[in-house]
Amino acid sequence: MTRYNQPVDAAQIPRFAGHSTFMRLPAVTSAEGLDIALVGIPWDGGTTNRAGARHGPREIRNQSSLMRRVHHVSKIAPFELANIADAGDLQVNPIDLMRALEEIENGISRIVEAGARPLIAGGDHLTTLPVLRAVARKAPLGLIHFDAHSDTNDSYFGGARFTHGTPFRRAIEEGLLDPKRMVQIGIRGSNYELDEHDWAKAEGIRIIYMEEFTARGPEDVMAEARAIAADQPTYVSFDIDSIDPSMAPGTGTPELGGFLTREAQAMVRLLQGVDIAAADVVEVAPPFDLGGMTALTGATMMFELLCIMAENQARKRGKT
Ligand SMILES: [Mn+2]
Repeated sequence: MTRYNQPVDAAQIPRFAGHSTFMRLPAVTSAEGLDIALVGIPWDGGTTNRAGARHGPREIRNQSSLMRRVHHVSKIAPFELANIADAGDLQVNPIDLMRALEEIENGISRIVEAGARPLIAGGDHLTTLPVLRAVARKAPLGLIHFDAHSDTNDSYFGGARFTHGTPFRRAIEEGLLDPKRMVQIGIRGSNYELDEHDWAKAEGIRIIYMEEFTARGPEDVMAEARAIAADQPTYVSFDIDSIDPSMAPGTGTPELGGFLTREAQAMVRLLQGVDIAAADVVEVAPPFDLGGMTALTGATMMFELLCIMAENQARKRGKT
C-alpha cells in the first residue's frame, strides 16, 4: 500500500516548532510523484493600492500549522487520499512585471508537466493570469471565483493592462477561460463607472453580487455555480478580500459587507465533485493583518480546497 506524505504530528512536535511548510508537509524541490503541489507565489507587482501580498505565502505557511488531518464535516482525510507536499515558492522577480509573469508561467508549467495539480498561495490576483497560461494549455477552463471585485477591468493608470484588477479580462482574451463557464461570487463595493461590469456580463460571465448571495445562501448559489462549471475542468480562485474585512483585514483592497468565514467554508465544501484543475488563494497581505487572522483564513481556505482536490484525485483513481 502506498504511504503518502504525512504532516508532522502535532501530538509529537508542537505546532510552533520545526520547519514552516504548508500544512507541515515535507518540502520538495520537484513535483515529480505528487498528486497535488502546494506552492507559493510571493509577488504583488500587479497591486494597484496597498502592496503586501508578496508576504502572503510565508505567513500562510506559518498559520497552516494549525490544520489537522481530517475534515470535521466531510470526513475527508486528504493526506490519506493523495500525495501532497510543499513544492516551495516560485522564484519571481519583484521589480520586473513582464518577466515575473513569464517566471510564474514557467514555474507552474513545470509542476503541471510533472503530473501534479497546483494549489497556490498568492501573491496578488494578477498571479492567476500566468498560472492559467500554464494550466489551460489544451483547452479553456471554467472558473469559480470568490472575490469582492470582478477583476475584469481593461486597464489602469493610462494603459497598464496587467494589474490585479485585469487578470480575468486578459485570460478571456487569451482563450484561457470560457466566459460562459465562469461565475463570480461575492462581488460588491463602489464601482469606477456605472457600466464597469458590462463587458464581463456581455461575455457571458455570471456575476452573483453579495446582495444576491445574502438572499439565496450558500447551497442555492453553489448549486448554480456547479451547474455553470459543468463536469469539465475548472479553476477555483479564492480572493481573501471576498471575506469581510472584520474577519480578514490583511488584504490590499478591503471591501465592507463580505462573507463570514463560515459562509466561505460552506461554499468551498459544496465544490465536492467539481473537477478542479488547479486553485489559488490570493491577496493575503500580512503587513495589514491583525494577529495572523487573515493568513489563518487563507490557510484554512487552502485546507478546504485541498480536501476537495484530494477527494477528486482519489475518485479518479477509483479508491473511494
Ligand atoms: Mn481579486
